[in-house]
Amino acid sequence: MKNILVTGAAGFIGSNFVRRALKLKSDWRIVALDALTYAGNLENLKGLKESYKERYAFVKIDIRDKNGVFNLFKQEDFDGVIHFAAESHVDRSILGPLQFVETNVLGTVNLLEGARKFFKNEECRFLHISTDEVYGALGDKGAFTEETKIDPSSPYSASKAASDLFVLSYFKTYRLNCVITRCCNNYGPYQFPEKLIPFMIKRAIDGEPLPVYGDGRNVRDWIFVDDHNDGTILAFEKGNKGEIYNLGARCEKRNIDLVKLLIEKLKVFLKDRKGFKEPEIAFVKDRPGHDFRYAMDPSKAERELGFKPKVSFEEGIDLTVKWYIENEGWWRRIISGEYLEYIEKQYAKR
Ligand code: NAD
Ligand code: TDX
Repeated sequence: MKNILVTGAAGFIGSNFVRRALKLKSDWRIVALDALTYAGNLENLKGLKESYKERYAFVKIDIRDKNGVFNLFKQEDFDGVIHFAAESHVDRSILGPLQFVETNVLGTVNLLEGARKFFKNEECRFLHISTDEVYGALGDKGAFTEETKIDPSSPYSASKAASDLFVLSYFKTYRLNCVITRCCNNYGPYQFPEKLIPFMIKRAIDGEPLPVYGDGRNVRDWIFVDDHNDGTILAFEKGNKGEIYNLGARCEKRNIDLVKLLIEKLKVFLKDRKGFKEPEIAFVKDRPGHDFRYAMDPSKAERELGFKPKVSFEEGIDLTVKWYIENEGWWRRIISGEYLEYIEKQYAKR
């Protein structure tokens, strides 16, 4: 049995990862770590203890707490770390960057130190989950490769780029067995309703206008969360030490087209719901430093890891919209005081 630490396990991608990995990798035991910030939710991991018993454990630890991290490494004797934990929302990083430095940079270095000091041999692997945003913005043409120079625009992406550089430095300096994946925009169940897709679904269901930043022509490259997580498992198992792998599904969409598609889907799925009205789009003040376009070239992962996304955009979006309609209780429970304060700060004066 391999003992794997998964950080950020109660968040969107992390919780989908833990569920999928426990199902697919019967020789893995997973220690799911999370600090349970506003974005972490134990409901996302419900039922796993009952289903997987000693193959699954949850620990509430903040990765900014070096002693907490070190004690866990001392107790657990990990064979590997898969590091998802981060402050992940660009707009929040613009409102307050420091938390992003503390979790994304310092927190990552605390984990690297834990791995450097307590991994038992050089086979033990540290997989760092990064993002296309570290490359900055593209114009109309081209795609990011692993050779593209990093050029982050937001405090979020700068903190992720800094954490990537620390990971690479641990490979170069200490020969720590590190791999980095950089993925494009994820969507799917359990995504916090501040990110574009679940936020627009929530607003549409609640009869609120849909705030599109700028003219809506910015482009994002989308992947269904399970496809990202399959790429994560491949990179963990087959990636070469010290290497970076771009993950993506070659699925670019302009924001405005995506929002219009969501409206069309909701009109179909909610046609019998009393009081549902066609949502209105509101063009609002642009995000400062808003990257124009992201597009990932995943050729290296396809070639070297056998990475191949399986879920089409059409299929994934239908599944996601239906999930948010069927799991209204899940996102309604999240809409707490903190959420409302954030929405007020972010959108009230736009
Ligand atoms: P998320 O915000 O949904 O989840 C992040 C999780 O990390 C939460 O459960 C939160 O409680 C936890 N966390 C935050 N600070 C912590 C701390 N100090 N200590 C311990 N846990 C802490 O984010 P997500 O969308 O699931 O993203 C996961 C990872 O994937 C991040 O590293 C992000 O940069 C990366 N990523 C995300 C996307 C995307 O589209 N969402 C795309 C590419 C890469
Ligand atoms: O209300 C909105 N209106 C709007 O037009 C929101 C929340 C977003 N947008 C636009 C901004 C972006 O162009 O939609 C696009 C997607 O926005 P987000 O969901 O905030 O994602 P993004 O900024 O692209 O970053 C995401 O992808 C890369 C994740 O949040 C990051 O964690 C990941 O690294």
